[in-house]
Amino acid sequence: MQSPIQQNIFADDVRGGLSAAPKFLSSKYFYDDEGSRLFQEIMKLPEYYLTKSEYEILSGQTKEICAAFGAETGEFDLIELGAGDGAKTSLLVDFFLKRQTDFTYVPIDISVEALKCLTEKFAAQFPNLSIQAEQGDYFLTLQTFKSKSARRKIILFLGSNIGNFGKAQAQDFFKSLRAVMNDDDRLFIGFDLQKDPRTIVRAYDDAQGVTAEFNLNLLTRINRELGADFNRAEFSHYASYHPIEGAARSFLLSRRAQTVFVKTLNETFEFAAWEPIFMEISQKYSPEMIEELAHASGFEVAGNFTDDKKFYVNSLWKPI
Ligand code: AVI
Repeated sequence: MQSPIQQNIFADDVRGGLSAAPKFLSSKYFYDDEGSRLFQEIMKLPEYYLTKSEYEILSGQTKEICAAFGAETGEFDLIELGAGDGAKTSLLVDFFLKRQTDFTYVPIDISVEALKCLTEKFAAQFPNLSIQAEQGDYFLTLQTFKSKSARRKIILFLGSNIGNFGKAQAQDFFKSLRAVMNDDDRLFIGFDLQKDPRTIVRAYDDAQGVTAEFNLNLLTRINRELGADFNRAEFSHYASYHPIEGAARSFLLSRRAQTVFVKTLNETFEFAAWEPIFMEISQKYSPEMIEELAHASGFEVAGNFTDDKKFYVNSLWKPI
């Protein structure tokens, strides 16, 4: 459930997106309860290789990764941005606990519900783990850390979440992170790599239609929360990959000319036949793009960990 302020921002964003040419809706709104459930389903799909690749890296190279963090001596905070269900992070947590490393796990998430689930799960799985969950915006929370905690920070940003930012936005994001980091802190990021476009398109257009449902669910959310009358059957999910940009994009296409009314906005929006609504970007990276992005945001790449198929990389960044 969102606060009235969040509801107003949501309404404004929907108005802005549906009034724009071309139309768009922000993928950050995918994650209501049903959207979060559908994303869990997506991560289990055979076509969605991202989660499996990252799991392979973190489970197969735990020792090397933790050694590269330089965290086996001295206390530190293991900070995770957008913590999710913690399945991959638990591999690192388990490794550190078994070596009696002195650290606190700090998941930061905007969703109270996600943090509650994760904290309960980790408390049961790791009774000796020190957890300090922080609800809110990443940067505001990290800002308070700069003054609050003198410990080293190892910041995790996993799951290819950076892919949902455009290139300029990704650079701004990392620059802001750099500003709250000290020289011996580290940033560990999951990037999906460029590969056969057909593999990528399948990941975003699965045979069971779960990704289509994930996109259409945002129309359901707008109907419920903003009193709109989207007829979901009149929209069709379409996923594409642009190999020059390295960007996968998802759209909802209006199957026919139609008008949609949004009660909260007291506005109607016209759709032409096959007009797209741009829903989500999932940027794929080349190793060169990762190097460039690191330097442009004030970091150098201290290590890269890839899976056997070279589908995915977890990149460790050091401030410069
Ligand atoms: C959360 N994010 C990294 C996912 C991705 O791959 O872009 C969201 C997603 N969209 C469709 N499938 C998964």
